[in-house]
Amino acid sequence: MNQYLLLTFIINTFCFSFVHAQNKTKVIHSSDAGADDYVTTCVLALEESVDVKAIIITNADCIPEYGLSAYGKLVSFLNQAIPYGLSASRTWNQFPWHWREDTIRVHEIPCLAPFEHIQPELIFDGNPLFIETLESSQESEIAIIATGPLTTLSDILKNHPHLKSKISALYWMGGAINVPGNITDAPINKKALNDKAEWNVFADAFAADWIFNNTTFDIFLVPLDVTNYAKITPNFLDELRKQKESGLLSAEFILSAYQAVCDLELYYMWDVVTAVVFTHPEFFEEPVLKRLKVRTEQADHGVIISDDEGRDVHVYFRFKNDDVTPFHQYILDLAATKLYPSELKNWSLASPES
Ligand SMILES: [Ca+2]
Repeated sequence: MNQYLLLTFIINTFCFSFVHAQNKTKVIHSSDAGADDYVTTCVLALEESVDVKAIIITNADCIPEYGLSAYGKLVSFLNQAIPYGLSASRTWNQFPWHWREDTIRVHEIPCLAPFEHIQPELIFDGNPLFIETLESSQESEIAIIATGPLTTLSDILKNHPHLKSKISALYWMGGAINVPGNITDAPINKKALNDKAEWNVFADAFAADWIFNNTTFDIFLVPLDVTNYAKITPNFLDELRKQKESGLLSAEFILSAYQAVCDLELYYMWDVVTAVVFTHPEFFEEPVLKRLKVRTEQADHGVIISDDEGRDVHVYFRFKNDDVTPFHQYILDLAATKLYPSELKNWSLASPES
């Protein structure tokens, strides 16, 4: 290749990369570091149309030190320079300790082990990262994918209200509208619980109520009504196993993360559904616009009700034609096209974009 052709190739490659990066939708993943949250981050990072600008962990469905360390390994494994940090915000109701132990098992996943020493220093105060990411963004540029309680987001927007305008929309896994809640699944005295709340709302109904009452960006709610369809089926696990056996590392990670779950019978792909509502809304029936309110009193803490005085929320209730197959296939397709072991020899954490 002569010098002119080489220069043209370099310019074209640069322009393509620049335009491609410009066209990506920018997101912040507000995670709480459960096994499903890690698969969600993996899906968002592997999806070509998405640019994950930051991952902020709320101390909820996790053991925070392990959660943070596992995220360091996962970001290195994905070979993407996504900054991440642990929020200093604290929820109202803690998730059961027994469930939070899933984080340790995700941390110990064998295919993440080679990346232990690549991870950068652990960031124990993630709120400044959240704030800086919003500050440096354009108006309405960032979508928030929230797969845990809204504690961190509400704390940040209470203290920095001008940052609300940087958010295009909130996609939140939370609530149970026309179906029973799931907090009574927990090994907790039932007197402390109600049968209508979902965990991400119950963990901090005050935060959810504040977001509902003090923001105007679109909220797309992904409640149990739709996630109840997204079981981790034996067939889905078998397909991931086949992909793992053919050497696909991303399939191995997703399979390992779900195998790390302490009680798969109670487990759904809650958070991954939320990410896929964002990336592929065509897999779902159109959301229904409802006026909703969050109950915060003790007896009904975390219950979301319809109320004429409530806030407009776009609610996803069903997969299109009640068919979950395209959703599962999409995850398998992402896992099948990325991260072969042969790429490991060139592994180094990508440089952060300037
Ligand atoms: Ca979660």
